[in-house]
This record gives sequence, C-alpha cells and structure tokens, in this order.
Amino acid sequence: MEKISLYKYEYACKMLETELQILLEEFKRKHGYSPVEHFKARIKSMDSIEKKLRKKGYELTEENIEKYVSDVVGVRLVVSFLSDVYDIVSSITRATNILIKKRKDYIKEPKDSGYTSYHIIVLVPIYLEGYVEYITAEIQVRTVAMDFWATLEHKIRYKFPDVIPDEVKASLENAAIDVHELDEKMYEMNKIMTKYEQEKK
Ligand code: 0O2
Repeated sequence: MEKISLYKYEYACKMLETELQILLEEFKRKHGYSPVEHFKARIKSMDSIEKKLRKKGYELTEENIEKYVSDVVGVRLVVSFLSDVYDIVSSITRATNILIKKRKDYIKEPKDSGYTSYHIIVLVPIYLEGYVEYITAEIQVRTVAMDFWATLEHKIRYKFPDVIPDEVKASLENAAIDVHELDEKMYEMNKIMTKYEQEKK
C-alpha cells in the first residue's frame, strides 16, 4: 500500500494561518476592531480524508487526495456579524499571496441541510528547495450563529450515520431559518450601534 505523506499540506497550513493572521491584524489596524470570534486552522485526519474519497468512489492515494479533496488544509473564521463575513471575504480576495480558485456562497444559497457559510477554495504557495508548489485549501467564513448551528448539526449527523429521521431534519431546517433571522437582527443592531458611535465622534 502507498505510504501517504501530508507534509506539504502541513507547510501550506502554516503558511495560510500566518497569512490570515497578518491579514486580520491589518484589518483590525485599519477598521479599529477585530470581527473574529474564533480562528482555527487544521489538517484533515487521514480517516476523514479516506472517508471522503471513498464516498466519491476513489481509493486513498496521494494523487486522489490532491485531485479530489480540497479541504485537507482547512481554516475556519467565525465572525460576529453577517457584514463581517463579506468584509473578511473581500480582504482575503485582495490578499496577494493567496490565489482564489473557487467561491461557494452557502449564505446566499444554503445547502439542502440548511447549512450556511461562505467557502473560499484557495491555492497557497509553499516554498520548497528551488521551487514553489501550490496547495489547495479551504477557508470557511461564518457568523457565530451559523457556527452554532453547524457544530450541533455535525454532532447530530454522527448520531444518525445512516439517515437522519425526518422529524430531526425538519427541526434542523427550522433552526437554520431562525439562525438566519437572528443574524439579520444582529446585523441591523450593529448598524444602529455604528450610527451612535459615529455621532459621538
Ligand atoms: P468536516 O468534518 O467538517 O471536515 P466538493 O468536493 O466541493 O464537491 P465538499 O468538499 O464536501 O465537496 O464541499 P462542501 O460541501 O462545499 O464543503 C465541505 C465542508 O463544509 C464540510 O467538510 C463541512 O465542514 C462543511 N459542510 C458542508 N455541508 C455541511 C452540512 O450540511 N452541515 C455541516 N455541519 N457542515 C457542512 P466535511 O469534510 O464534510 O466535514
């Protein structure tokens, strides 16, 4: 069996984490606040990589990982408000060291499960001896409310590995609607807060 090594993904994860940390520092310096509540960079476990490949009908090989698994390197940015999601996304889009491969706006178009988040698939350069390689990574940007829903839904899905009962599915879908409404309310509240702050200046 082929010995799989993820060392290039480890390098890319460090590069991306550093790049985003600097970008967030710069955002804070410019805008005077930090919208990020949680920041997590991780390498996908070999078990999860294998599961994902098998689900897509592929064997666990280095070539298949490179071709079919775009989130071996994953970063999750959890922010306060809906507007922060799009502000952070545009900062990432402008970053010169991160190349954008694909965007998936699951906020505008939620998944069937009710899942919402903004995903950006990027290419991260890693500097090896004498040459540069680009490694694919996934950045997920979401609000605290979206993260709350996604974390619990993920746990529930593990409890029902075969099929989620319709009753639970419907409940999750309703909760996703509540999450969206809550985000809208918080966004409006933030606009009012900003107005008061500007009036004080
Ligand atoms: P984990 O354990 O979080 O890593 P693609 O190759 O683009 O067709 P892929 O990579 O599945 O398919 O893309 P997708 O669906 O855009 O994004 C995958 C990741 O988004 C998932 O990774 C989850 O982290 C998150 N996600 C997507 N749909 C849902 C959902 O319905 N509920 C929750 N809780 N998270 C979701 P993994 O590898 O599935 O899981």
